[in-house]
Amino acid sequence: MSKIKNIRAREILASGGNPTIEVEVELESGEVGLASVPYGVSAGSKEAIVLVDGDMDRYKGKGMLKAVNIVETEIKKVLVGQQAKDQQKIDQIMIDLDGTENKSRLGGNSILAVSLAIARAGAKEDGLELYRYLRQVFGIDDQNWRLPQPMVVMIEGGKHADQTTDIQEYLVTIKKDQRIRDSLETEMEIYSSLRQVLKRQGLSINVGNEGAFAPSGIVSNQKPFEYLLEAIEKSGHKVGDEVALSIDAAASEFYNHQTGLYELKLEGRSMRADELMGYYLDWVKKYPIITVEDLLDENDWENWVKLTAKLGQVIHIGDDLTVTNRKLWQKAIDMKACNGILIKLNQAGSLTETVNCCLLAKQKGLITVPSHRGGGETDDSFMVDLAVAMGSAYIKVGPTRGERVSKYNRLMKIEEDLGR
Ligand code: 2PG
Ligand code: MG
Repeated sequence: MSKIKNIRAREILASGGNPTIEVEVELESGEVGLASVPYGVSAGSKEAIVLVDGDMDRYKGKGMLKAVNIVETEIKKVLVGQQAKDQQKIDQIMIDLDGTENKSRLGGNSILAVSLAIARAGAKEDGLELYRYLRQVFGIDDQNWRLPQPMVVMIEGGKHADQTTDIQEYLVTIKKDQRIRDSLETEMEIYSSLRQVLKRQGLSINVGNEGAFAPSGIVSNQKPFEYLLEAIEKSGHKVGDEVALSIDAAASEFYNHQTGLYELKLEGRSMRADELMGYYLDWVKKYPIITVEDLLDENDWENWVKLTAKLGQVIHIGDDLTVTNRKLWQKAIDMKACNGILIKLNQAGSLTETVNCCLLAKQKGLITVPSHRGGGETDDSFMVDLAVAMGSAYIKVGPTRGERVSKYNRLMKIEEDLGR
């Protein structure tokens, strides 16, 4: 494996209309790895920092020229000459160079973009598909390839859309272990059927940040479950063995720190945590929900523990709670605050730290769910190769828009490569 010869960075556009960063790493062999990184809209407060310019004359302060410059000067200086295959060492060099807990000096965006581009260059040089290369580089000796089933956002609200539900996402999740292209066919049939269901209700069929329907005029946070069940039935599919429902409440977004209450604007109600837990448990009893995410505020650890115990078989996934951070994930496991983790590369800010989080889950027999980001996605599908390498149970991605379908298309390509 050859050494890193050059690193270039540039500002590109992300899906929400603001910039993000793309990096190209060139090895001495001439192989080039390219990667870009996303960012979130309903981001957890403990995520790695996304370093933006703050220059209000460009993109209202959200430019990424500072990050571009950091990659091409400080980071390049310490990495040129390193062996591309030493991914863990390279990531550690960047973490040390940054020197902060949350990558606020160099930016998680700068570090991650370099980290991913190096892995891509290494995979190319080895002539391996990225998912295979990741297993090799991280010493994962597993010959089985379990493909993650699609967990598709069907209706979105919260911060991802305007004047709709307080709950951020209502999803359809494939339970069955079946071919990915069959799962996607089912999901898309349900999505089409949902369009008709919403239309008949007189609701708009506009889509939100993640390419899911974001209808305004919905009267309660419970209604989407009914629309989804109807859409599933009308599409000729059945809840039960094949499909089930999931939600991501992204509850930190409607938690009021001053009053300590959860504010459900759509319904004009404010609730204490115990009331909100009852509200959710009612849904879990009524509807075929198999996973739930971020049902409570990211700092409300005590109630997470209580709620996860009450949820029984329903898996409670941490996102803002755990932010793809191994320490927080270990804490959540020890406290039994949640029993599954959403994985977002840019929350951690480097490939190695993300993989370490996934490996901890694997060790404990808990599920990982690599996920797209809400507002600032790109067509980079690294998260899919990561999910395959890690043996993740699901991937969470929206159903339409180029930056979302690129993930599903990559997954189908991997399935084909595996001869399935
Ligand atoms: C989430 C994500 C993706 P964002 O909360 O799970 O759906 O949203 O990227 O805006 O944090
Ligand atoms: Mg979430």
